Amino acid sequence: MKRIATIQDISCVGKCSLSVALPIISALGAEAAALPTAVLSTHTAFPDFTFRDLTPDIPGILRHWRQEKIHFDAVYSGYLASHEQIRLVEELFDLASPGVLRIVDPVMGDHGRLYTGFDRSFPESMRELCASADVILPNLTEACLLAGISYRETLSGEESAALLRRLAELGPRYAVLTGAADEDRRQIGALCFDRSENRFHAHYTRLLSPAFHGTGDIFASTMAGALVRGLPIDRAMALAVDFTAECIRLTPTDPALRRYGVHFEAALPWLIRRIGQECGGPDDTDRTAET
Ligand code: PXL
Repeated sequence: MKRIATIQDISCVGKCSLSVALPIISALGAEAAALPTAVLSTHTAFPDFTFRDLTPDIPGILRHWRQEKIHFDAVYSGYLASHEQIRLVEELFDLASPGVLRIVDPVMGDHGRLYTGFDRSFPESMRELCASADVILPNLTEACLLAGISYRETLSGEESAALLRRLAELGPRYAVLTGAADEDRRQIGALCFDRSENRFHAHYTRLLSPAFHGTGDIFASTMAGALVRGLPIDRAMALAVDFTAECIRLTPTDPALRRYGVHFEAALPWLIRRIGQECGGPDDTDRTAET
Protein backbone atom coordinates (compact mmCIF):
# COMPACT_ATOMS: atom_id res chain seq x y z
CA MET A 1 0.00 0.00 0.00
CA LYS A 2 1.24 3.48 -0.84
CA ARG A 3 2.03 5.79 2.08
CA ILE A 4 1.56 9.57 2.18
CA ALA A 5 3.03 11.81 4.90
CA THR A 6 0.56 14.66 5.31
CA ILE A 7 1.58 17.73 7.23
CA GLN A 8 -1.15 20.08 8.40
CA ASP A 9 -3.10 21.11 11.48
CA ILE A 10 -5.89 19.44 13.41
CA SER A 11 -8.86 21.79 13.60
CA CYS A 12 -11.09 19.98 16.09
CA VAL A 13 -14.29 21.41 14.57
CA GLY A 14 -14.84 22.72 11.06
CA LYS A 15 -13.96 19.74 8.84
CA CYS A 16 -10.71 20.73 7.18
CA SER A 17 -6.99 19.81 7.27
CA LEU A 18 -6.19 16.44 8.85
CA SER A 19 -9.84 15.78 9.74
CA VAL A 20 -10.60 15.42 6.04
CA ALA A 21 -7.18 14.35 4.71
CA LEU A 22 -7.00 11.16 6.80
CA PRO A 23 -10.41 9.66 5.86
CA ILE A 24 -10.15 10.70 2.21
CA ILE A 25 -6.65 9.28 1.70
CA SER A 26 -7.76 6.08 3.47
CA ALA A 27 -10.88 5.83 1.29
CA LEU A 28 -8.63 6.11 -1.75
CA GLY A 29 -6.76 3.03 -0.59
CA ALA A 30 -3.54 4.69 0.59
CA GLU A 31 -2.01 5.01 4.05
CA ALA A 32 -2.03 8.48 5.60
CA ALA A 33 0.80 9.21 8.05
CA ALA A 34 -0.26 12.34 9.93
CA LEU A 35 2.24 14.98 10.96
CA PRO A 36 0.13 17.47 12.94
CA THR A 37 1.47 21.02 12.94
CA ALA A 38 -0.94 22.54 15.46
CA VAL A 39 -4.16 21.78 17.33
CA LEU A 40 -6.92 24.38 17.10
CA SER A 41 -10.35 24.27 18.74
CA THR A 42 -11.80 25.22 15.33
CA HIS A 43 -10.29 26.52 12.10
CA THR A 44 -9.46 30.21 12.03
CA ALA A 45 -12.73 31.40 10.48
CA PHE A 46 -14.42 30.93 13.87
CA PRO A 47 -13.79 33.68 16.43
CA ASP A 48 -11.68 33.04 19.56
CA PHE A 49 -10.17 29.72 18.46
CA THR A 50 -7.48 28.17 20.65
CA PHE A 51 -4.11 27.33 19.07
CA ARG A 52 -1.46 24.91 20.30
CA ASP A 53 1.66 25.14 18.16
CA LEU A 54 3.30 21.72 17.68
CA THR A 55 6.38 23.03 15.85
CA PRO A 56 8.77 21.93 18.64
CA ASP A 57 7.59 18.32 18.21
CA ILE A 58 8.21 18.15 14.46
CA PRO A 59 12.05 17.81 14.35
CA GLY A 60 11.90 14.82 16.72
CA ILE A 61 9.22 13.14 14.62
CA LEU A 62 11.28 13.67 11.45
CA ARG A 63 14.39 12.34 13.20
CA HIS A 64 12.55 9.19 14.31
CA TRP A 65 11.12 8.58 10.82
CA ARG A 66 14.61 8.98 9.39
CA GLN A 67 16.09 6.61 11.99
CA GLU A 68 13.46 3.98 11.16
CA LYS A 69 14.02 4.54 7.42
CA ILE A 70 10.28 4.91 6.91
CA HIS A 71 9.47 5.27 3.24
CA PHE A 72 6.85 7.66 1.90
CA ASP A 73 5.50 7.61 -1.63
CA ALA A 74 4.35 11.22 -1.31
CA VAL A 75 4.68 14.17 1.04
CA TYR A 76 1.61 16.42 1.06
CA SER A 77 1.55 19.70 2.98
CA GLY A 78 -1.59 21.69 3.77
CA TYR A 79 -2.19 24.52 6.23
CA LEU A 80 1.13 25.56 7.79
CA ALA A 81 1.03 28.06 10.61
CA SER A 82 4.44 29.73 10.43
CA HIS A 83 7.59 30.37 8.41
CA GLU A 84 9.33 27.82 10.64
CA GLN A 85 6.83 25.11 9.71
CA ILE A 86 7.39 25.88 6.03
CA ARG A 87 11.11 25.43 6.63
CA LEU A 88 10.49 22.03 8.24
CA VAL A 89 8.45 20.87 5.23
CA GLU A 90 11.38 21.91 3.02
CA GLU A 91 13.60 19.76 5.24
CA LEU A 92 11.22 16.83 4.79
CA PHE A 93 11.26 17.36 1.01
CA ASP A 94 15.06 17.31 1.07
CA LEU A 95 14.99 14.06 3.02
CA ALA A 96 12.58 12.37 0.66
CA SER A 97 14.26 10.12 -1.88
CA PRO A 98 14.01 10.93 -5.59
CA GLY A 99 10.68 9.90 -7.05
CA VAL A 100 8.74 10.80 -3.91
CA LEU A 101 5.88 13.05 -4.98
CA ARG A 102 5.95 16.45 -3.29
CA ILE A 103 2.50 18.04 -3.15
CA VAL A 104 1.96 21.53 -1.73
CA ASP A 105 -1.45 23.02 -1.10
CA PRO A 106 -0.30 26.60 -0.37
CA VAL A 107 -3.13 27.35 2.09
CA MET A 108 -3.04 31.09 2.77
CA GLY A 109 -6.37 32.72 1.97
CA ASP A 110 -9.56 32.93 -0.02
CA HIS A 111 -11.76 35.56 -1.68
CA GLY A 112 -8.76 37.87 -2.08
CA ARG A 113 -7.76 37.91 1.58
CA LEU A 114 -5.13 36.19 3.72
CA TYR A 115 -6.58 33.97 6.46
CA THR A 116 -6.38 35.31 10.04
CA GLY A 117 -2.94 34.89 11.54
CA PHE A 118 -0.74 35.14 8.44
CA ASP A 119 1.60 38.09 8.02
CA ARG A 120 2.22 39.78 4.69
CA SER A 121 5.58 38.07 4.23
CA PHE A 122 4.04 34.58 4.47
CA PRO A 123 3.38 34.28 0.70
CA GLU A 124 7.11 34.82 0.06
CA SER A 125 8.03 31.79 2.20
CA MET A 126 5.22 29.76 0.64
CA ARG A 127 6.53 30.67 -2.83
CA GLU A 128 9.90 29.14 -1.87
CA LEU A 129 8.19 25.94 -0.73
CA CYS A 130 6.20 25.77 -3.97
CA ALA A 131 9.47 26.03 -5.90
CA SER A 132 10.58 22.66 -4.54
CA ALA A 133 7.23 20.90 -5.07
CA ASP A 134 6.12 18.67 -7.95
CA VAL A 135 2.46 19.64 -7.68
CA ILE A 136 0.95 22.85 -6.29
CA LEU A 137 -2.78 23.36 -5.72
CA PRO A 138 -3.57 27.05 -5.12
CA ASN A 139 -6.99 28.66 -5.28
CA LEU A 140 -7.20 31.97 -7.16
CA THR A 141 -6.33 34.07 -4.09
CA GLU A 142 -3.29 31.92 -3.35
CA ALA A 143 -2.23 31.85 -6.99
CA CYS A 144 -2.28 35.67 -7.08
CA LEU A 145 -0.33 35.88 -3.82
CA LEU A 146 2.28 33.44 -5.13
CA ALA A 147 2.60 35.29 -8.43
CA GLY A 148 2.77 38.65 -6.63
CA ILE A 149 -0.17 40.11 -8.57
CA SER A 150 -3.27 41.79 -7.20
CA TYR A 151 -6.37 39.66 -6.77
CA ARG A 152 -9.28 39.81 -9.18
CA GLU A 153 -12.43 37.78 -8.72
CA THR A 154 -12.58 36.70 -12.33
CA LEU A 155 -9.89 35.90 -14.85
CA SER A 156 -10.34 35.10 -18.51
CA GLY A 157 -9.18 31.70 -19.72
CA GLU A 158 -6.06 33.30 -21.17
CA GLU A 159 -5.27 35.12 -17.92
CA SER A 160 -5.69 31.91 -15.89
CA ALA A 161 -3.41 30.08 -18.30
CA ALA A 162 -0.75 32.80 -18.04
CA LEU A 163 -0.98 32.74 -14.25
CA LEU A 164 -0.46 28.97 -14.16
CA ARG A 165 2.50 29.16 -16.54
CA ARG A 166 4.04 31.75 -14.24
CA LEU A 167 3.54 29.56 -11.17
CA ALA A 168 4.97 26.51 -12.91
CA GLU A 169 8.04 28.59 -13.76
CA LEU A 170 8.73 28.77 -10.02
CA GLY A 171 9.62 25.05 -10.22
CA PRO A 172 6.71 22.59 -9.93
CA ARG A 173 5.87 20.38 -12.87
CA TYR A 174 2.13 20.76 -12.29
CA ALA A 175 0.37 23.99 -11.27
CA VAL A 176 -3.32 23.35 -10.61
CA LEU A 177 -5.76 26.21 -10.09
CA THR A 178 -8.63 25.08 -7.86
CA GLY A 179 -12.11 26.60 -7.69
CA ALA A 180 -11.57 27.94 -11.21
CA ALA A 181 -14.61 29.07 -13.19
CA ASP A 182 -14.90 28.24 -16.89
CA GLU A 183 -15.07 30.98 -19.54
CA ASP A 184 -18.82 31.66 -19.29
CA ARG A 185 -18.83 31.26 -15.48
CA ARG A 186 -21.52 28.59 -15.53
CA GLN A 187 -19.21 25.86 -14.29
CA ILE A 188 -16.49 25.46 -11.66
CA GLY A 189 -13.57 23.08 -11.48
CA ALA A 190 -9.82 23.03 -11.92
CA LEU A 191 -7.27 23.99 -14.54
CA CYS A 192 -3.81 22.42 -14.64
CA PHE A 193 -0.64 23.37 -16.48
CA ASP A 194 1.84 20.55 -17.04
CA ARG A 195 5.20 22.27 -17.55
CA SER A 196 7.03 19.17 -18.82
CA GLU A 197 4.44 18.46 -21.51
CA ASN A 198 3.66 22.16 -22.06
CA ARG A 199 -0.07 21.43 -22.01
CA PHE A 200 -3.19 22.29 -20.07
CA HIS A 201 -5.91 20.05 -18.63
CA ALA A 202 -9.27 21.32 -17.41
CA HIS A 203 -12.21 19.69 -15.71
CA TYR A 204 -15.40 21.49 -14.75
CA THR A 205 -18.71 20.66 -13.18
CA ARG A 206 -22.02 22.50 -12.78
CA LEU A 207 -21.53 25.59 -10.60
CA LEU A 208 -22.48 24.73 -7.02
CA SER A 209 -22.13 26.98 -4.01
CA PRO A 210 -18.34 27.46 -3.75
CA ALA A 211 -18.40 29.10 -0.34
CA PHE A 212 -18.14 26.08 1.96
CA HIS A 213 -15.14 25.95 4.21
CA GLY A 214 -12.64 23.12 3.72
CA THR A 215 -13.43 22.25 0.11
CA GLY A 216 -9.85 23.13 -0.94
CA ASP A 217 -8.55 20.58 1.57
CA ILE A 218 -10.98 17.97 0.26
CA PHE A 219 -9.79 18.65 -3.30
CA ALA A 220 -6.09 18.50 -2.32
CA SER A 221 -6.47 15.30 -0.26
CA THR A 222 -8.26 13.61 -3.17
CA MET A 223 -5.50 14.69 -5.56
CA ALA A 224 -2.81 13.34 -3.21
CA GLY A 225 -4.53 9.96 -2.79
CA ALA A 226 -5.39 9.60 -6.47
CA LEU A 227 -1.87 10.50 -7.62
CA VAL A 228 -0.17 7.95 -5.34
CA ARG A 229 -2.67 5.36 -6.58
CA GLY A 230 -1.17 6.03 -9.99
CA LEU A 231 -3.82 8.12 -11.73
CA PRO A 232 -2.40 10.56 -14.28
CA ILE A 233 -2.84 14.23 -13.40
CA ASP A 234 -5.92 14.83 -15.58
CA ARG A 235 -7.83 11.87 -14.13
CA ALA A 236 -6.77 12.70 -10.56
CA MET A 237 -8.00 16.25 -11.12
CA ALA A 238 -11.31 15.12 -12.60
CA LEU A 239 -11.85 12.79 -9.64
CA ALA A 240 -11.03 15.58 -7.17
CA VAL A 241 -13.41 18.04 -8.88
CA ASP A 242 -16.24 15.50 -9.07
CA PHE A 243 -15.78 14.32 -5.46
CA THR A 244 -15.71 17.89 -4.12
CA ALA A 245 -18.91 18.62 -6.07
CA GLU A 246 -20.50 15.43 -4.73
CA CYS A 247 -19.62 16.51 -1.14
CA ILE A 248 -21.23 19.93 -1.73
CA ARG A 249 -24.29 18.34 -3.33
CA LEU A 250 -24.85 16.24 -0.20
CA THR A 251 -24.55 19.25 2.15
CA PRO A 252 -27.57 21.35 3.24
CA THR A 253 -27.26 24.84 1.77
CA ASP A 254 -27.84 26.79 5.01
CA PRO A 255 -25.27 29.65 4.75
CA ALA A 256 -24.98 29.75 8.56
CA LEU A 257 -23.48 26.26 8.47
CA ARG A 258 -20.89 26.87 5.76
CA ARG A 259 -18.01 27.26 8.16
CA TYR A 260 -18.75 23.73 9.46
CA GLY A 261 -17.59 22.36 6.12
CA VAL A 262 -19.24 19.85 3.79
CA HIS A 263 -20.79 16.45 4.46
CA PHE A 264 -17.88 14.62 2.87
CA GLU A 265 -18.60 11.54 5.01
CA ALA A 266 -21.78 10.88 3.03
CA ALA A 267 -19.80 10.97 -0.23
CA LEU A 268 -17.05 8.52 0.83
CA PRO A 269 -18.86 5.44 -0.59
CA TRP A 270 -19.00 7.29 -3.95
CA LEU A 271 -15.24 7.94 -3.74
CA ILE A 272 -14.43 4.33 -2.88
CA ARG A 273 -16.51 3.13 -5.84
CA ARG A 274 -14.86 5.60 -8.22
CA ILE A 275 -11.28 4.79 -7.19
CA GLY A 276 -12.12 1.08 -7.56
CA GLN A 277 -13.31 1.72 -11.12
CA GLU A 278 -10.28 3.89 -11.92
CA CYS A 279 -7.64 1.57 -10.45
CA GLY A 280 -9.33 -1.81 -10.87
CA GLY A 281 -9.83 -2.64 -7.19
CA PRO A 282 -8.16 -1.89 -3.86
CA ASP A 283 -4.43 -1.38 -3.63
CA ASP A 284 -3.28 -4.63 -2.05
CA THR A 285 0.29 -4.43 -3.33
CA ASP A 286 2.44 -6.08 -0.69
CA ARG A 287 5.68 -4.53 0.40
CA THR A 288 8.43 -6.97 1.18
CA ALA A 289 9.69 -4.85 4.06
CA GLU A 290 7.49 -3.08 6.60
CA THR A 291 8.72 0.28 5.36
O1 PXL B 1 -9.18 24.90 5.11
C1 PXL B 1 -7.99 25.58 5.24
C2 PXL B 1 -7.63 25.79 6.68
C3 PXL B 1 -6.96 24.80 7.35
N1 PXL B 1 -6.62 24.93 8.65
C4 PXL B 1 -6.94 26.03 9.34
C5 PXL B 1 -7.61 27.07 8.71
C6 PXL B 1 -7.95 26.95 7.35
C7 PXL B 1 -8.63 28.03 6.67
O2 PXL B 1 -9.09 28.98 7.25
O3 PXL B 1 -7.93 28.16 9.43
C8 PXL B 1 -6.56 26.15 10.77
